Amino acid sequence: MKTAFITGIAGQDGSYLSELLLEKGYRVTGIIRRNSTVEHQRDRISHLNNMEIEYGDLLDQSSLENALIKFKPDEIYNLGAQSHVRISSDIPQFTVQTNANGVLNLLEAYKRVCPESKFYQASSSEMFGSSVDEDGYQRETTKMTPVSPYGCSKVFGYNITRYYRNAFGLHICNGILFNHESPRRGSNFVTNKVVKAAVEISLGLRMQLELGNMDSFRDWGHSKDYVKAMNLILQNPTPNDWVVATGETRSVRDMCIYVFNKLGLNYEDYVVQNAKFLRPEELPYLRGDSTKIRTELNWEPEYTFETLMNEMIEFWQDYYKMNK
Ligand code: NAP
Ligand code: G4F
Repeated sequence: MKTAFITGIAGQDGSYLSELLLEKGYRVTGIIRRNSTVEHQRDRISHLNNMEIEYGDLLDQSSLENALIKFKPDEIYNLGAQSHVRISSDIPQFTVQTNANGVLNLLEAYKRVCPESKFYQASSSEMFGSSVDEDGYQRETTKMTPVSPYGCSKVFGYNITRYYRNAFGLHICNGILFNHESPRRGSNFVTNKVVKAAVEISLGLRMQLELGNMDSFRDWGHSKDYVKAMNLILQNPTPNDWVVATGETRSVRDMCIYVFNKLGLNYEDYVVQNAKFLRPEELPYLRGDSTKIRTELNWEPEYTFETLMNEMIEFWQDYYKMNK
């Protein structure tokens, strides 16, 4: 039985990855941060049994070493992060400490305690920032010109993991994941914010939805498909870096049109712009070329944009049926 150790285990991806690894027969371990409202902290993983979880923090080196000594993992998945791009400009120092220094802390603990295990770093398409190749895609070779504290912090995480791989011969991989969503997505990210509000409007529970920039484009997939890629990436005998994306791109406006139409509504009657949701610098366009992982590791997403959105719509409809 293999042991996996997951930081960010109670987040969107951590919860789906835990499910996948338990199904595959792994022993699943991880850390969560101390939180003052314990009642909701484990909501995304409370349905899962047999998980071994300790308190820990990417900012607390000793907690990472203690967890690795205790769990002795074969595979480490570093998913913990301050993952909200707009909020990263409100709390840039915390974002960089967690997403950049936190990676270094975990790498040091890993190198000292269990260097024979494999390490997955949750890198992001936000690292590409304003760079797009001439054919309109971003891929493993695309220049990284990040446009947010979050993007800058992830570039550090990407580079420092590559350094530890090259300098010390450690089995470390980066998954460069484009946006991926699900009903478990935080509802302050745009997909879940739009779907939740549109369902509420369709039920007469609210009248309006305030958004920021509706003309940016994103390549949206489903978190369930993307955690499969994380696991596949660590099974490859040679450590490497991989883009994971659907290859399709849509604007926030297109997404609103789809979701509101599905509910029999016209988004223009309900959506207004509020400047507080705009970003100091926007990343206008993402579209990933995932040819490498599709051809070399046979990864293929099962969800389409439509099945992803439909699942999220059904989730919120069921939620309000049960919480009338
Ligand atoms: P998420 O739902 O925000 O989960 C992030 C998790 O990290 C949360 O459980 C959070 O715990 C934890 N965390 C935050 N600060 C921490 C710290 N100092 N020490 C330990 N844990 C900490 O994000 P996600 O969507 O699952 O994403 C997982 C990872 O993939 C992140 O690294 C994200 O940056 C990266 N990524 C995501 C996407 C995407 O589209 N979802 C795309 C590319 C890359 P709290 O609840 O206590 O804050
Ligand atoms: O849903 P978002 O907040 O996701 P964003 O910024 O693309 O970041 C996500 O994907 C990254 C991968 O590329 C991850 F690394 C990162 O951790 C995170 O998971 O915003 C998507 C787009 C942006 O262009 C934003 O300006 O939606 C636009 N938007 C418009 N109105 C809004 C809103 N975003 C949010 N969160 N809230 C709005 O009201």
